[in-house]
Amino acid sequence: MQTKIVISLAAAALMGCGAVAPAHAAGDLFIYNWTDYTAPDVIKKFEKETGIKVTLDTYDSNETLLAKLKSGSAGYDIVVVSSDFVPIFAKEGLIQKIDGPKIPGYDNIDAKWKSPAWDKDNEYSVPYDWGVTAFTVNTKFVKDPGDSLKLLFSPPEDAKGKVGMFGAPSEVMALAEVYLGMTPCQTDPANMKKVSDLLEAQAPSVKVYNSDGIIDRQGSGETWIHQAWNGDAARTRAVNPDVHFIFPKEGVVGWMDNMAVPTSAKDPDNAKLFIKFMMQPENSAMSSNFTHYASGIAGAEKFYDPAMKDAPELKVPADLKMQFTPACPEAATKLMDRVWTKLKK
Ligand code: SPD
Repeated sequence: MQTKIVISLAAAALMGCGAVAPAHAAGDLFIYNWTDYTAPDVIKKFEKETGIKVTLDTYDSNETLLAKLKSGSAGYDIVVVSSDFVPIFAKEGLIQKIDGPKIPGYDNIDAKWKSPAWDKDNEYSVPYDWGVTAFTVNTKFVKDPGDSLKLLFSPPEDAKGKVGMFGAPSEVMALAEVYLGMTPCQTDPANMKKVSDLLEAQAPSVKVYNSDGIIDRQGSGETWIHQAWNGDAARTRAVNPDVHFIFPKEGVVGWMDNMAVPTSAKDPDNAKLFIKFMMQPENSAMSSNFTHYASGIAGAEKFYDPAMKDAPELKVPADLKMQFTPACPEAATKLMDRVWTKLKK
């Protein structure tokens, strides 16, 4: 009983006197996050400060998360949704309103990430980490990678069977659209035919379509060229210095991943405590030092490790075209699914 009181006081202090103060802070928090995206020391610190026990499950794509929440049996309190999927989750009623600006610590969010296009008033979500999508090359095997997405989509003959692509249609199509100079979420069947032709021609070179295990595959030399997010690329280079992230001349896909609370959450108050905790610059930096993705919280940079501060993968050239994919309309998703189904046959 005494422990519970101590925890309650700690939680009250942690929450400040904001509108989301929980009646209690003991109990559980079930987090569902991307693979390699939750720092163990951050979880330990949160558990110690709040007395809340965290359980973590992981997924590899927004599509997997969407399917899981739609199945209705998820039972998670925190999920991390990418910018292009937040409006879809909100529209489907899968995430609840959290009124981000009312959560203590909201002011710590970097001004450029407040009120973003995908959730104007941060009604449903607050930023976690952001990054860009392009590809990595192992220069032990590909001596002169150049600076074009052509290497990924039309690889040389000797790289046959040595290319890795993500396992999610939204991510594969978005980068193909950048390469082909198209706007994202194409609804024009003729343009999607071009995307399909490109991916079908690339397919014999592709060893695997899988968004998990990339650090191992590229780090070990199992694949030579791999579609990649820049933070995972930085972590891969730490394992194998021959692996380099390419900022292609055609541009990159940009995204922000956001914390949100499923409608089916058992403990939304504990979820908001976690969000508050993650909006503290020191905690967000601790997370970034693990994930190697840039934090959306102002002041986090002060706490970055040198490996994070100096990572070339995070130095997105100022003049590079960075295309933030919006939430695709259903018509575009249907076309993508058709292209994907054909590709995976
Ligand atoms: N290791 C997982 C990193 C998660 C990156 N999220 C990417 C979202 C892109 N749409």
